[in-house]
Amino acid sequence: MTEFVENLLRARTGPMTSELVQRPGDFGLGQVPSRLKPATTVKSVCGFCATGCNLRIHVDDTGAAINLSPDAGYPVNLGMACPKGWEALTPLSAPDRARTPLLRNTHGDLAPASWEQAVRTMSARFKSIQAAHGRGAVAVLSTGQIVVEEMALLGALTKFGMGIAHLDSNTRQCMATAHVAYKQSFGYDAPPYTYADFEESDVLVFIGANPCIAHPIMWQRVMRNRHNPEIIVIDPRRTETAMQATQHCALAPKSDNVLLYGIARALIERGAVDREFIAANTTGFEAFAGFVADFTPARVCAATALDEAALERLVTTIAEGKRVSFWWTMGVNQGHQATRTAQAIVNLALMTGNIGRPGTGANSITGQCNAMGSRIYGNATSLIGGYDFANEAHRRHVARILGFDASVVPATPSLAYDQILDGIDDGAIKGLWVIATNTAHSWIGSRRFEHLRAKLDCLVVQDMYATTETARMADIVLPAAGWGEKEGVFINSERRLGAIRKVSRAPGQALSDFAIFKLVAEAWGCGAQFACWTSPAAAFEIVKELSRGRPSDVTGIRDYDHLDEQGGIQWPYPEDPTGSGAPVRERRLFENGRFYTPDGLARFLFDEPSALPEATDDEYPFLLLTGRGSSAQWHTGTRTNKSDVLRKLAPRQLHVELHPDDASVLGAVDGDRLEICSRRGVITALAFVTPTVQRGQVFLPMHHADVNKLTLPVFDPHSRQPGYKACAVRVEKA
Ligand SMILES: Nc1nc2c(c(=O)[nH]1)N[C@H]1C(S)=C(S)[C@@H](COP(=O)(O)OP(=O)(O)OC[C@H]3O[C@@H](n4cnc5c(=O)[nH]c(N)nc54)[C@H](O)[C@@H]3O)O[C@H]1N2
Ligand SMILES: Nc1nc2c(c(=O)[nH]1)N[C@H]1C(S)=C(S)[C@@H](COP(=O)(O)OP(=O)(O)OC[C@H]3O[C@@H](n4cnc5c(=O)[nH]c(N)nc54)[C@H](O)[C@@H]3O)O[C@H]1N2
Ligand code: SF4
Ligand SMILES: [Mo]
Repeated sequence: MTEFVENLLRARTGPMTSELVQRPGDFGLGQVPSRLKPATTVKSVCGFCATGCNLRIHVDDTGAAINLSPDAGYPVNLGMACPKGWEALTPLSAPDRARTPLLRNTHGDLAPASWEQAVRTMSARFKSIQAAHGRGAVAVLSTGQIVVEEMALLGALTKFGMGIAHLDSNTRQCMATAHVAYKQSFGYDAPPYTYADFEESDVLVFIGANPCIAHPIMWQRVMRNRHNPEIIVIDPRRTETAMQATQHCALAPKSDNVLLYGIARALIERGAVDREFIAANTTGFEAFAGFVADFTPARVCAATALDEAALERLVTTIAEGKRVSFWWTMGVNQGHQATRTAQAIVNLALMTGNIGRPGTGANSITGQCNAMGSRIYGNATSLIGGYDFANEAHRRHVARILGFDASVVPATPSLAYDQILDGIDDGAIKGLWVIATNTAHSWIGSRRFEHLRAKLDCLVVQDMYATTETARMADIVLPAAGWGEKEGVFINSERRLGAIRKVSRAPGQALSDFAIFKLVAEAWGCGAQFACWTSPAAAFEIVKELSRGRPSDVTGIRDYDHLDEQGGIQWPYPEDPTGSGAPVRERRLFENGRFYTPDGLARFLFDEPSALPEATDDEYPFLLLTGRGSSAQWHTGTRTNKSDVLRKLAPRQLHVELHPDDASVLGAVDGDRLEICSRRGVITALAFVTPTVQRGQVFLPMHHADVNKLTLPVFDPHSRQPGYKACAVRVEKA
């Protein structure tokens, strides 16, 4: 063990990617002091959002990063980056980086410890919890923000090596709905599009998505569209994106499914459906057509608060579009009927034949840099590799590739995030390992986490910073290297694999998540079973093997350099994908109309809409919406708050957006301190009076830790994704 730790720590001071790719010819810059001269550049995919922009990182002749610029040749960002991308290196040198493992001592303080002490303690505590309360008594909450190789190692280690039954991740908060919706409708979690579709549509419909703020470089791709497109934004708020649109449908929150069913009905009535495509490539349309017959314009307008003329214009635009693309994000995924709402979008694309052609598609936009990777390789909802836990042949196949006995592969998926938290509350789960997510801030109804913390016998938090709301509550903190300090692969929103590279050394004794997982395996006593996972590159070979023959096959990718050479590679990319070996920069799915279901047909899925779980009333008369506040802020701010530049680009204090009419009833003006109170808690925020929110609604950005003290824990029944975007609150002057 000691030797294992020493080897790892030695290895972490080993060469950076930048040193490995340096060539003598790169040093021709004369007398410039070596610290200042860009000796060479290293390509790396950005580590914030799932757009997956490529950044050229300029390194000095010691191999360390100096600065960066966006890659003009990369087919995603075409030379552009948003503020977070430009500032990606800054959070690495923040003073509050976790530099050594920390253990809570007998005085209740977190004190520095050696790696060996930390992982031995963790292992001993988790084992004794399992011995006393069963294997299900330890759970893991992971992330969509580490590389595929780390996700795969963690998934295999925890479930097959350590016998941990329950592993979920923050992807549940983010993409679970899209995952389940696609799986049920298409037979596989397969976003069909490529970013060129933004440029090739003549009609783009954005539903519950604010790309101007959340995916600015995708929005730049929309701006390159030469077809003078109609841009429809369906969002209760007049967002930055809605302001740029040609049509904005400011519908009542969570009335999307009624609207989408109503559009389907109107399209059928006009005969604006692709009967040939429906007959050849789908199943269930007749039942769907019967179901939507009830969604008359009168019903739709009553539920959505849109007027009939706006509905009519929307329907006409979709009916007349030749290449219509539908894009959705969290306004859809986070809702009490999210999966069926996403599928209502899928249904529209299917019935109008807007799929598999340039500029079309039912397209879920992904959130975190590698949420797509976690959907396939996280080993949470789907068996690692995009397989099914319930399928015995799949379990045997995966076990064989990974060198395990099939009996260690569970036949059911793990509990979902909310069920894991319920398990802690019930006393069934006593140990929790949190990796690269900040539960105490981002979880819905977050105040509950403080109370749950008290019920845990052991909380381990693995993060870049020991200062996050969650890390401060831990018994053991494991210091992790971040983006820029390690290698591996991210999968972006359009299924493109791209490599991240090591251009900076992690501070102190911090280790890559990959190395930490190896260390935990060693301490647990199952290290030998992971002997062939020697490095991220070796793990990538295992990942490739897991993908063989699956819809997301990537066996044709040689290595990380291959990804750099080709500008990233979209799955599927089986060995010899074209027969010609020629690079393919942009590919979409379903061009032949075949889906991944057993019969090759896509499914029409639908359900009766239900009322808001917490409607407004006299006591709580406002509906609270939450979401992204600015392009400079990332989630709980642990990284972006460390940059002076990014902090200047965002409000310093929490603001609540409120309609002028409501403000005048309250007697509030801009900057007044307001109290916002829900049945779960009360917080204060400064008034930001703006007509971009509707009367009776308020908006809070999620980046402040207080916001989730208010939100109502409700979940979509199929995806168990939280419905962060609608609960009842009261607003008063503080
Ligand atoms: N700058 C920045 N960019 C980010 C992130 C970040 O933290 N900061 N996070 C990334 C991640 S992980 C994600 S998941 C994405 C999220 O990206 P988005 O989903 O685009 O962002 P949100 O602001 O969460 O939600 C989008 C919109 O949904 C609307 N909405 C609320 N309720 C409803 C409803 O009932 N119906 C409809 N149609 N719309 C509704 C909100 O008003 C909001 O404008 O952003 C990614 N990009
Ligand atoms: N009210 C409200 N709440 C929301 C949402 C909303 O719209 N409204 N959106 C939800 C959504 S879509 C999401 S995705 C979640 C996001 O919620 P979180 O996942 O909790 O947010 P992050 O701030 O991204 O947390 C990531 C953590 O990982 C750490 N980290 C970064 N890189 C690494 C690494 O390489 N290794 C390790 N070990 N640690 C690393 C960071 O320091 C940070 O602490 O929030 C959800 N919460
Ligand atoms: S759009 Fe997303 S991937 Fe591109 S630079 Fe910004 S945060 Fe990074
Ligand atoms: Mo997300």
